[in-house]
Amino acid sequence: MTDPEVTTLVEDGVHRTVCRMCHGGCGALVDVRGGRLTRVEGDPDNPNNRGFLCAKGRASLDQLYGTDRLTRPLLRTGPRGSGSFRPIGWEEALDRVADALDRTRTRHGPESLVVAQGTDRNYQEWLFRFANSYGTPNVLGPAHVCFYPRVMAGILTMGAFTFCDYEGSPDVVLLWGCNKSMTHGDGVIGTRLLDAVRRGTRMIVVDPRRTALANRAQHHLPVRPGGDAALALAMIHTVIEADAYDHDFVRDHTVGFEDLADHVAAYAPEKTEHLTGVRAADVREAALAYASAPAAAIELGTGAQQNRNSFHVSRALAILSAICGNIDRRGGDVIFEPPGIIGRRTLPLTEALPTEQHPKRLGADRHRILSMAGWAHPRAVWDAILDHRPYPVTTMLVHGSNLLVNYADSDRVHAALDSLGFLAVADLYLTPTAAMADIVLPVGGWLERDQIVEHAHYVAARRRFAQVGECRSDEEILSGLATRLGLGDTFWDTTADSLDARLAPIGMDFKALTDQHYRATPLTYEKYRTQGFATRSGRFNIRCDALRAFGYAPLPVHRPVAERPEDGPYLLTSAHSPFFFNSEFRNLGPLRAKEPDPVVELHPEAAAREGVQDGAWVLVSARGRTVRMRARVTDTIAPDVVVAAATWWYPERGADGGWRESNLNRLTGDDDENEEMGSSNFRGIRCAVRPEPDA
Ligand SMILES: Nc1nc2c(c(=O)[nH]1)N[C@H]1C(S)=C(S)[C@@H](COP(=O)(O)OP(=O)(O)OC[C@H]3O[C@@H](n4cnc5c(=O)[nH]c(N)nc54)[C@H](O)[C@@H]3O)O[C@H]1N2
Ligand SMILES: Nc1nc2c(c(=O)[nH]1)N[C@H]1C(S)=C(S)[C@@H](COP(=O)(O)OP(=O)(O)OC[C@H]3O[C@@H](n4cnc5c(=O)[nH]c(N)nc54)[C@H](O)[C@@H]3O)O[C@H]1N2
Ligand code: SF4
Ligand SMILES: [Mo]
Repeated sequence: MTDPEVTTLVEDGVHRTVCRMCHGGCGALVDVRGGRLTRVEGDPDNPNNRGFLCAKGRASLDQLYGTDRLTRPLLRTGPRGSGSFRPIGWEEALDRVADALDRTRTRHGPESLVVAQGTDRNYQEWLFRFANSYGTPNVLGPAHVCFYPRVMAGILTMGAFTFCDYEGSPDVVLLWGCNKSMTHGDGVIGTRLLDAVRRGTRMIVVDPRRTALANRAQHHLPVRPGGDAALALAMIHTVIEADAYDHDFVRDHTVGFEDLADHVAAYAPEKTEHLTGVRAADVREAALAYASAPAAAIELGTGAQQNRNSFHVSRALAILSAICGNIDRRGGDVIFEPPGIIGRRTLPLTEALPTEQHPKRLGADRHRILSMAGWAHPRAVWDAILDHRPYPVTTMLVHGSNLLVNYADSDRVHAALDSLGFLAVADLYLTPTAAMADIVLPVGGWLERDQIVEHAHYVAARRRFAQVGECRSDEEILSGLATRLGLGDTFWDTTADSLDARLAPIGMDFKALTDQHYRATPLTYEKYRTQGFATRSGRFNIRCDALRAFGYAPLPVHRPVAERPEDGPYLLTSAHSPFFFNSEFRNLGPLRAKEPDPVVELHPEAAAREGVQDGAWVLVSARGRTVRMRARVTDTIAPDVVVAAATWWYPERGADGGWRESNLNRLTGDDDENEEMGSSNFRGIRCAVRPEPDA
């Protein structure tokens, strides 16, 4: 692609918008000069990031003007995955996809279509709307290893989801498996944490790595990968034993405290040291520092979500917060009230899915809480494609997910994609997953679409500045398919209509939101005092009887990871890179230059034992599979822990993107997932590391 394929759609000047290189949502200023976008900067007036823009945000124009963007729909002409395609027009592309979807519906039933999406770019609800209208209960996403164990733990425990109230100046923030200053997830930018720290907030960090945040923390608990549930329960044990809990809150607003007190007797810090890897005295000190803070918040990240106890850790930490009186407290974990637009709650049109389709959701039999949230489980999807169990899945429509490197057991994912009857992928790039498709649909990035950004308790406007080739937005593609499938009634004629309609309930249109740019719903505190909690009991469910009814444990437990000692002596885990976004951006020069190769960190003792030099290529193996990475020797982790780059591929290597070579998920499996959410276990996997022969 050459530069002339990018058309600027706005006048010269500085324009306000919201970045979406990741799902953080920083306010950004876009400078347009001489008819070209020349600079993207942080918006100092946006309360979310106050002028900050990370390395990824600063690479936005490399994405817009990059020469490897998809610019036209493609039709596969050679064997699947070979990379042979020819360009076709949009009419033909959408007709072909709609045809395939229509045939699937008639021949096998609508559930034989799986609609997949990746890291949300504010179109997730559109995808659900499409799936529900079409009639398939099967929407696949990374929810089970990302955000949803927390979301669903919150909903079952207190009928809501909480966010850290940084502006309320917490005395303590407990950062649990969350490297916020690097990852800035979900509308809460790490700079807000760092501002609070500057104002005096103290940090407790639970992370196997001594990260930059851990270095600045009052307490760092270097948990053994996967030991989180035991550690959280040990902290609850300590707080109850020391009588450091909030008696009034517990008495007036909770259910099951006595059961909890009995239950955690088994989790004393001394008894769980072998599971947590943290000295009992350190656990006690940190727990009491948290409990004695007048207001404390918990920031829970994927460090503790990608393990078989994800749901239990999430419940345990909600309970820790509650018994210390921090739920909905100023400077604590605040229940936000979503803006009243047609958005997260109503846009998916859940009621459109016929009742008889719900029980057909793949994975619903095993992972009932995940299914309750509307998500199919990936292993069940691969089973349905490969073994036609419990019914055949023949067709997939993928919007913005690189399934082949981001899901557990990539080789099985590959086998599944390879045997589909029809696969369509919408993406900006020809990823290894897109290269498997029958039809590839080119989509525009964040600078190429008008969108409503909905985060926590605010809405903002994202603006369309440019058109790249023939790219379309996901919303336009889904509307185009819906019309062809006779579902047009549930969609809008144009994107502009949809934006206005969605804002109408708050008395605005898109123009007004654009002018105002950012609109927040003010936070209110301790709403439970007048309203109770939105649970059946009206109280905070320490003991959750609904879970018992599902056949799950009503109090949080720790289940040890099923280790495979034969795979090697080290405990493998991963962390997201500051310069990439999951599998994205290895193709963007300035970011790749910061981290040219996939890195695996190991301790100097491990390096000496294996004969590995810092910077050398090594082989990491587990489950009979091997990937290669470059060693970084560091004493910021324990001698038996290794931390590897996740979801790596090589965009410069042609159609298959070299996805087999350095992709950590070839070493992960999905046989050790938890029951409730089906979270794959990416933590504490046994592995071996050795120098690459002849390297
Ligand atoms: N071992 C291990 N595995 C992991 C993780 C880990 O830490 N360790 N992390 C997990 C987590 S938390 C997650 S969320 C998943 C992420 O897994 P995915 O959801 O697959 O995420 P991405 O790699 O971000 O892939 C997103 C794709 O969407 C494309 N894209 C970007 N913007 C748009 C858009 O607006 N529209 C469309 N249609 N496409 C777009 C990008 O080019 C990219 O190819 O991976 C999980 N996998
Ligand atoms: N720059 C950048 N930003 C991102 C992403 C990215 O890839 N790059 N990905 C986005 C996505 S999809 C998500 S979900 C968020 C994730 O953002 P975070 O929640 O911050 O997740 P991670 O970086 O995966 O892991 C956080 C920390 O967990 C630690 N950890 C590893 N294993 C364990 C363990 O067993 N227990 C505990 N307690 N900690 C452990 C890691 O060392 C790491 O420091 O970030 C988002 N933002
Ligand atoms: S943190 Fe995310 S939203 Fe903010 S500047 Fe970086 S990429 Fe953009
Ligand atoms: Mo994620």
